[in-house]
Amino acid sequence: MTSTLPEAVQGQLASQEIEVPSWAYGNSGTRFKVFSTPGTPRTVQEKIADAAQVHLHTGLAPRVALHIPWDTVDDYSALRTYAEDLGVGLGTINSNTFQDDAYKFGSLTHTDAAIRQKAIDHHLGCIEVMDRTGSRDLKIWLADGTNYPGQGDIRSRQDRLADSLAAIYAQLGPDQRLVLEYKFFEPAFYHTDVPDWGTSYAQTLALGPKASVCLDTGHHAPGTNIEFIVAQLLRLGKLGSFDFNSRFYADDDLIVGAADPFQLFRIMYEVVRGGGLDAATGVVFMLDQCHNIEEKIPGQIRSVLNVQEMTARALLVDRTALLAAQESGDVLGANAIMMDAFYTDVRPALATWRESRGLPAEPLAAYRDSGHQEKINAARLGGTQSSWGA
Ligand code: AOS
Ligand code: ZN
Ligand code: ZN
Repeated sequence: MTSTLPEAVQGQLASQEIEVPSWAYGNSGTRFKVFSTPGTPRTVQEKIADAAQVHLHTGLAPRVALHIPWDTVDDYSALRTYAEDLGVGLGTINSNTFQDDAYKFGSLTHTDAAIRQKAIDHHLGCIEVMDRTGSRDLKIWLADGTNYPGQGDIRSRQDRLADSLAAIYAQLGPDQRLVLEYKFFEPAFYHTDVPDWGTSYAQTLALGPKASVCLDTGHHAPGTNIEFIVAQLLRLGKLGSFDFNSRFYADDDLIVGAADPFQLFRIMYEVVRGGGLDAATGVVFMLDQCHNIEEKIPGQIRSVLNVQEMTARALLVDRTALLAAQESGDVLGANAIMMDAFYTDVRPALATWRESRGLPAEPLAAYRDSGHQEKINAARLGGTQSSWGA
């Protein structure tokens, strides 16, 4: 346990920002059942208001990522003002080319030029939204892929993907970026058109400096060394953003750090090691989670705190001693330095530090004591609760 955090660690933690996804506040579930939760938002404004609660109690979540069309409104400038009045900004815009019948056999990779154009136009619409919300990043996750060998020509699909992405990239403003997310399976089960970091890297490298890779921690085969990918992408200057979540089996979208806190620590260590905490590196730390059975606002508070705790532990690694141990071939010594930091309970020190910054020592308890949940449970009785997908 450590009772105070070194000054340098405090400095790095003070500038940490985690972006929360609007869809985390809606109801979500599995293909078997979507449970509804009291107080679930009915509008995008209510989702943003919930996200503002997370920031209010943690000081960690100053932006909300939106999803188009789930968060479609008539006036995005007004939505931006609404969010800013609540103390948060609008972050990454997530596109959606996975819910229309037209995209059954692909979107940006489709063999039919008209369907490709429809998907490109959707992204150009997202860029127009970004112009109004002040968002920097357009995040593209594609469901494109095939279920059976021979169903599609894997290679020409890559060529069409490159052409479609180039048409989107050409419309980005000077300060806007594109991040391309990869996922090794689902909903396609045989091949996916952007299955891995290498494909995302190759495609975004061809596009140019405003394009980079989005790493969703749940999108790898079991056993994949994710921190290696983090190190490599940072080394190549192509780690644009994270979608943080955790998983036991597949793309479970559970609370980040819940399934494997040690993995989150190892990832955050490579982030620290690679300069990924510096704003200039441009890495966005976003959550991509669904709260199927737990309350959503506390679920998000727990998530951002988990990231903060593992960041603090990663910052405690004695990198000078580690380097010396590595260079002298001290295998056990080097490993012990990592493990010492990982096993350090930073929670009391973080609580004290939060208080010193005018934040609640225990954000989850503070949220519970605030009575906010009871208030929204009572107020949000009419209308339709939003859900993942609406
Ligand atoms: C899908 O599996 C991905 O993780 C995407 O990031 C997706 O866009 C997000 O979950 C919401 O649409
Ligand atoms: Zn994701
Ligand atoms: Zn996912």
